[in-house]
Amino acid sequence: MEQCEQRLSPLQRAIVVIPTYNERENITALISAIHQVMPAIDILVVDDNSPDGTAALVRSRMAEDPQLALLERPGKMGLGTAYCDGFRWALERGYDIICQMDADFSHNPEDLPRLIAALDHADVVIGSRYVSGVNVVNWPMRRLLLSYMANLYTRIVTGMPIKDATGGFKAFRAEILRKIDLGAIHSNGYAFQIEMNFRAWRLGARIEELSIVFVDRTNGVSKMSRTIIYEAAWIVWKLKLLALIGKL
Ligand SMILES: Nc1nc2c(ncn2[C@@H]2O[C@H](COP(=O)(O)OP(=O)(O)OP(=O)(O)O)[C@@H](O)[C@H]2O)c(=O)[nH]1
Ligand SMILES: [Mg+2]
Repeated sequence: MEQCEQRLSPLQRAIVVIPTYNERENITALISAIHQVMPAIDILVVDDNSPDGTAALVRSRMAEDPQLALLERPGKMGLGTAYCDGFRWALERGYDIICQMDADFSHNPEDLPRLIAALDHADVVIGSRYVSGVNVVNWPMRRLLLSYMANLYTRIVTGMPIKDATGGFKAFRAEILRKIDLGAIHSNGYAFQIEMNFRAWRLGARIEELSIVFVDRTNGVSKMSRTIIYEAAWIVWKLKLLALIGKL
């Protein structure tokens, strides 16, 4: 941890973007945990007018936390555009390192320093569940199989050499995000993660996977749906086609 704080030179500014929809049970604890692990990193929460009042919680915390910011959107518009809006917000403010993670503690804040340190020699670092065996805790077998098969399918169809293309715990160098046409991205959920990886890969980004342990959420409600699965199944063909006709 200390080592990474040293690597984050005073000239480098880092931020972690966290999309939220009904995460009041998790968000303040997560913000505290991130500050504890990496005091130098800023945090942007992108909330879609969560009915449970997540944004109000964040807003009240902002009064005493200058490293915390909130981007509020009028309604549930999906994970993909939440991330793209958050990335744009961070790029406009000149951050050098932009990370993304879920609000539900599936991603361990203690892994953040490792992901950021790996940006020394990579443009995109993926916290990967499948780089050394299977590192998933508390998922029902059905969901684990779905995720594992989705990744195998993505790898075969797209040819991308990534073992966990659907994972949502990542760190980007700002330069690669600037090169990606964020306005052209309309996917959500797993599809969004696949699309970002594919676009970065096509741009020649150095992508590294680091092993992480993913733990299923214990608080709050899952937003997993059939739509997310169908969208991911379709996006790999769309991306492959766009690449074939030279549009990507
Ligand atoms: N702003 C915003 N955030 C969202 C939206 N959908 C999901 N999120 C957030 O995105 C992150 C990932 O969503 P999750 O619901 O945890 O998805 P998952 O990990 O695949 O599934 P579960 O953990 O089982 O719910 C969480 O922090 C959610 O609160 C959305 O439409 N808008
Ligand atoms: Mg989750």
